[in-house]
Amino acid sequence: MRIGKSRGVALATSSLLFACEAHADLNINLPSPASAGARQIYDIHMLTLGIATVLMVVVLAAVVYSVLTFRKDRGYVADQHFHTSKYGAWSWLAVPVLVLGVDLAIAGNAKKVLASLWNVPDQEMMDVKITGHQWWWEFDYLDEGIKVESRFTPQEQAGELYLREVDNRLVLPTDTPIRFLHTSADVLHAFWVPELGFKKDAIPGYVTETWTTIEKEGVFRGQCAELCGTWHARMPLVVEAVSRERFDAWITERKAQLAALASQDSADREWARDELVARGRTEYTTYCAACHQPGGEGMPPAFPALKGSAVVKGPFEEHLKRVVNGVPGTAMQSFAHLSDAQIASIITYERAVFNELDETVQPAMVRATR
Ligand code: HEC
Ligand SMILES: [Cu+2]
Repeated sequence: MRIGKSRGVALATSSLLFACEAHADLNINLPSPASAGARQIYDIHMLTLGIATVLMVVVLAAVVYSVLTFRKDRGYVADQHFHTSKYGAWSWLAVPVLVLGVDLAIAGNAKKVLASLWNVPDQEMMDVKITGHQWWWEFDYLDEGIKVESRFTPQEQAGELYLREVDNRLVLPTDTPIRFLHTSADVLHAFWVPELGFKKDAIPGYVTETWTTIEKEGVFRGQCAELCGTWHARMPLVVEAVSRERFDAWITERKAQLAALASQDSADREWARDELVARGRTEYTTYCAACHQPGGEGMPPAFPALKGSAVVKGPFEEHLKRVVNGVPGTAMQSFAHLSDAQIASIITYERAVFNELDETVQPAMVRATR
């Protein structure tokens, strides 16, 4: 079947329009930038894309035109002496100069942007320390004295956002210069949120800086970008940018929450066994289940089972020592930052639920022994 010229044009136009629509859905471009730095990077990307597209169209048009027009069956004969002609000789100079000119125009721009990203300006800024751990993030709001622990949300709760969602987000104010101090507690990790425009390694023993000013509210998702072991994929980063007022309200609320938790966690009172076991279940799921598994069966040989473990069933002091000090040189880190009540409830839970022991470990015992 022959397609008429006008039908052909209509077909081509509609398929092109369709392609553009699909384009918007797929969102195959870089994510829309949320900070000044990211916007500059985005602009360079669009400039490069624009130049490349124009060049491609011009070159392709010249090629197609030449192939169709200067055909052998139209009597054309290949020019064997082009390179010795004046035009041919100068084109060896002209073309590379043009190409280099375009390259340098882009590179000059990129150098300026990189410098503005990496050189942290010497001015008052909000400081947030970001520590990578196997396999979670710790955010310290140094000016506010608040600590946030951020862990991936398991598949059942996260659904579509599995490995993109966390329990506690990195809440940040917009229109405020923020300095990030990156470090790691164990191996190399890397902070990467594309909408903020930079990626930075977290190196154990070093503190490195980056900075940003977030320009719009929203939720921006990133992840650890340095292979850091078994559950590297379980280190999503979720930044929630809110207005200054909402940020201040969040800080106040967070402080109240922490204070409430601290008074409720008192080691001065006697805790009921059920209360300890229930609390232990939550704490264990948060801090220990990733490695030792929800049922305590572990993943030997990398992560030992707590069910039937001689340490867990043995004397309380040894067990406590493992949890508070960790085992240096292994993935079993120190949990000394947890409160007496958190540790007591986890230990009671491990003993009661995994090993059917009926002793109760009180927060006061942990305080006295740790
Ligand atoms: C990142 C992985 C990881 C996490 C999280 C973790 N552990 Fe461990 N744990 C280990 C590894 C690895 C060992 C084995 C260390 C060794 O070689 O002795 C271990 C050993 C232990 C032991 C000694 C078991 C035995 O039989 O030797 C206890 C008890 C224990 N962990 C309790 C906990 C508790 C309680 C938590 C949560 C507060 C926790 N662990 C969180 C990896 C982890
Ligand atoms: Cu990591």
